[in-house]
Amino acid sequence: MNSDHRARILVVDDEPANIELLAGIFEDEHEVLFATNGKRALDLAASARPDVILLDVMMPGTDGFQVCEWLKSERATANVPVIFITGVGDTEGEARGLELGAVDYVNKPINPPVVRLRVQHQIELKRARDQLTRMAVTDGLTGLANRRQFEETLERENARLARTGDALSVILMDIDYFKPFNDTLGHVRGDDCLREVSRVLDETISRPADLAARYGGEEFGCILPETALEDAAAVAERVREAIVELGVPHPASEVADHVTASLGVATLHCQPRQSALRVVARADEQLYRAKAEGRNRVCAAGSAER
Ligand code: GH3
Ligand code: MG
Repeated sequence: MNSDHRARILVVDDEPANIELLAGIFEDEHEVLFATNGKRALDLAASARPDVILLDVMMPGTDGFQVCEWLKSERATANVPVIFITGVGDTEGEARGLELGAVDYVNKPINPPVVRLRVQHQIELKRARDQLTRMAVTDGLTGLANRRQFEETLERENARLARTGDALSVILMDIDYFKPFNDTLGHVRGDDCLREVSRVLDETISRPADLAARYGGEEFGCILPETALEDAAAVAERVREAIVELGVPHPASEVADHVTASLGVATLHCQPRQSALRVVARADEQLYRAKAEGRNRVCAAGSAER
């Protein structure tokens, strides 16, 4: 959803008169995009991510039903609400559209106040849905991805990279002596520390496909697709250094006078029909080793596959 209250509406209709009419209804309040054929509609829907699509059933070439089927079959566009524009009395068309996943329909000739309200209703529902979806995958304290998003992303990236047999790496990180930090400075300072560490982690994990998540209380996880073990270990070392540079005072740490973290790294050669979660277990072993060897360090699995 765009910022403020402007939504982005994609109008798909082969008749310029209809496009003009619909633009007139919405353009003061919302951003309106147009497509006059199915192909263009699919391209725009995938690239511009509209909040709602108004789709004419009757178009030469690819009709609205076919366009709707395509939209619903693509991950990027499957959740965009589609409202069909049907001929008046076309009850069969209405039923078919709803079966294909459309959320509503409006009849021609277009009645501006009715179309406006029906579209507004869908925009509000989409906003509420988007907000719930965001909340379900975000950690409330730090704003990072939560464990659910971490695990879903891991399985999805494994499936995607299995096609090329590529590797992905996972970093697990745990703050050192965090219990004594809380015990001496209090939970409010503890929470502030988690937020600062999260920000540093998020800034250091910088490739678009990378994901930084809060995995548990003071444990964080990163997914680095198409990244070999040595490269992931170098990223983990940068994260470790950045946390040292943060310089958050830690009077109760046994390894430094500021907050530090230990990190474990492991790599998965992606394959179909394997659970990607085992790479997390291997990264966890390395994290355990980093703790045992003195903390404030990175340990990486000796060989990529065991
Ligand atoms: P180690 O160096 O071995 O990791 O020691 P540690 O003290 O960090 O490890 P331990 O697992 O014993 O302690 C984790 C602490 O993290 C305990 C818990 O109070 C704290 N913690 C977990 N979640 C939160 C949170 O959301 N906020 C705050 N302030 N503290 C949290
Ligand atoms: Mg800890």
